[in-house]
Amino acid sequence: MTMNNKALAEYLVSAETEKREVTRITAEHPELTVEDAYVIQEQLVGMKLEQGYRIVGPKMGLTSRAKMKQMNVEEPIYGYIFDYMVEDSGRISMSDLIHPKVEAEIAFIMGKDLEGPGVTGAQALAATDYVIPALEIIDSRYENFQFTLPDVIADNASSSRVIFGSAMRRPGELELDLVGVTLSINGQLKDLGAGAAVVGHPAHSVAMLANMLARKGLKIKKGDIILTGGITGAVMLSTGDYVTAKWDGLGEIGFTVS
Ligand code: 0L1
Ligand code: MG
Repeated sequence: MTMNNKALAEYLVSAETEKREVTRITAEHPELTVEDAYVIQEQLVGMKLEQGYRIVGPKMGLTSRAKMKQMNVEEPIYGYIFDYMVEDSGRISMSDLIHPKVEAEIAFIMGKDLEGPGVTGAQALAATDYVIPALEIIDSRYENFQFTLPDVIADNASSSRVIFGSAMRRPGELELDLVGVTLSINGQLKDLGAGAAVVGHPAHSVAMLANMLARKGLKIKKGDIILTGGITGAVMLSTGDYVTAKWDGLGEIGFTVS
């Protein structure tokens, strides 16, 4: 069966807009490759830009050893966070989402452009103005959060919402691989981790992102805010949950699910 990349991107955008889960693309197109999937993602990003949304920054996904093993991959994936995804009301609404999960991350605010190939973690740190805490809400558009690698890439790496914390630190002020994080729901600890869970060091994730974007002739831009990947696992959310996360040296974030 021939693939129409634009129609597949529209399929995923309408699933997000209509807040309904859909059958994974590879059920009908088992031949879909990672390269095809990034082309569909580009179409999806283009549609959102045409709708008037603005890119906050690219994000990295599947950066933990556990998620890479689960998906049987050796390289993380990337997607994009848009302005409409940034939630600052201290609340997310279940009626806007499908089956959300939350994960705790460290975000980088870029002070300079960063262009691969060959970018190192040290260069990524040198190009960063600040690091801030972030809770990412991922919400796969696929039934039961089940997908293959090409499916999730096409689906903009499950991007859905993000809540940034107010603490800002210069990257050199913290040992980012040692920054500890706890994630609790309704006062119960659900998961914890350290920055090293993100490909060894969150700055490596930014460097890898720059090098992956370079394959497409793209770069990280000054002003981009980059989600580097989950330090904790992703935890399912339900209506009524109160989520709190604490970062060592980067404060805390709390929000309610209504
Ligand atoms: O941000 C992420 O790590 C999500 C990547 C996609 C995989 C998933 O939805 O769990
Ligand atoms: Mg994430």
